[in-house]
Amino acid sequence: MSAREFNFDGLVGPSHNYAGLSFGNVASFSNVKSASNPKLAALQGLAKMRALAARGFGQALLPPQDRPNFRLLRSVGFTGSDAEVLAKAAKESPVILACAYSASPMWTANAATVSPSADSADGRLHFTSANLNNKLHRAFEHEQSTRALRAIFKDEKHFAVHDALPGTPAFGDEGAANHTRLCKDHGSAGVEMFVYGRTEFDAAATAPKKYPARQTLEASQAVARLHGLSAERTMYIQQNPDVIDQGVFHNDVIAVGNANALFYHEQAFADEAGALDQLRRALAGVGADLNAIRVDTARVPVADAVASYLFNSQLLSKADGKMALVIPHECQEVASVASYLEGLVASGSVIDELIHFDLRQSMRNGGGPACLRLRVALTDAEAAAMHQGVVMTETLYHTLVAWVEKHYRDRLEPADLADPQLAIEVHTALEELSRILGLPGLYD
Ligand code: SUG
Repeated sequence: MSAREFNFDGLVGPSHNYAGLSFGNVASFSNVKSASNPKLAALQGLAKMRALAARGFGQALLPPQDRPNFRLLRSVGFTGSDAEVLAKAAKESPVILACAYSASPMWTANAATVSPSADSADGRLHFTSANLNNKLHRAFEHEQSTRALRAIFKDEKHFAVHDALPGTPAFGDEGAANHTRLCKDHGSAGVEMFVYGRTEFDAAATAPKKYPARQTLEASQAVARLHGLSAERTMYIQQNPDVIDQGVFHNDVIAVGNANALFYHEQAFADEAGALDQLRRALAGVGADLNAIRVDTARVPVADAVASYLFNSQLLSKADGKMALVIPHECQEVASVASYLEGLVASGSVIDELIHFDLRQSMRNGGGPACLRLRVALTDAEAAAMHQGVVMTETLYHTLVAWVEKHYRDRLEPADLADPQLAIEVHTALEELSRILGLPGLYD
């Protein structure tokens, strides 16, 4: 069956700010407490969506989440009216207030893991919302992500949206950021590669020493079970613990795959040769030859990959069978990466085009092009069955730009989170957004 990949980008919410909440994510830590520009962040994200939609790539969006998360604030003992809750949190624990205000749902690669219907036992498209339990500011996202996914993918004949796994360390799950699907084409059965950072129940297994491994093997296995994936076409690969300690907090910061191509850094996996061997064999079973595009440390050191987000790129199939690599501007600014990319597109590789975007507002929190999108391969019938109000069009783009211009601030400093007016502004903006997207009740 034919299928088309849609990228569901996260629409950046009005409370986008730099709070330094992600230990192990170098950019988040480096930009802590600097002023953000939510308006610019949202416009940068929309510009990417518009340009890719205009090129004919399947493009849609996932809405931002209601902020601040009053449920979180009240559950940890801040009481009274909304204004009192905000005032108390700002005084006693600004960092918890920042967690409740985080716009991190913009990184929709972490919203869920997705298995297309061609891969699942029941022939439905499966989602499991990611519990993101490694970080307080992200650990509640799954509630609204599940709700949004169920609103968009409502028809249970085609879609299954599973609740997040139990929010305990054994099941640490970061969604599609640690999951890559390789295949012959998007509509036929593929190989699903889960990349984990640690194993809860194997004391002998290696793990990073400095920074947390957010994804566990146990979580990946649970998601594969929920989605009804076949054992022959499912792989569990360990991420190299040393690169996690160098700031590679998700696998999508060091590798990206599309169709039969895997673009990855030499040091991405704990056992590179073993991983490639497994992949090759599994892919042969679905009639595809692995195209492994390896970037050597000698060409691009891990630190440069992390600084530029070379691998946090989107690898998109074009109509002519070639692929485009969607990269952030930072890739042009890191010399080793710029020169590598120049050589790559000139080399006759399947990657023959670079598409650049300015995503600096998101990048400063460690979110590149690939973090900002959730890939969903949809058959024609599934594409017709999903909610259409989130599909990017020129009209929707212009409507959303006007909405952003009307509601978003162009400067947000940490102290501004204490302003009770901000909560009202965010709520007003999102109420209007639910009408624009045709998703009434999304924020009730
Ligand atoms: O989870 N940053 C996000 C970035 C997520 C990137 N996603 C992927 N690689 N797929 C994170 O670390 C920073 C928030 C702050 O510090 O204010 C943050 O959550």
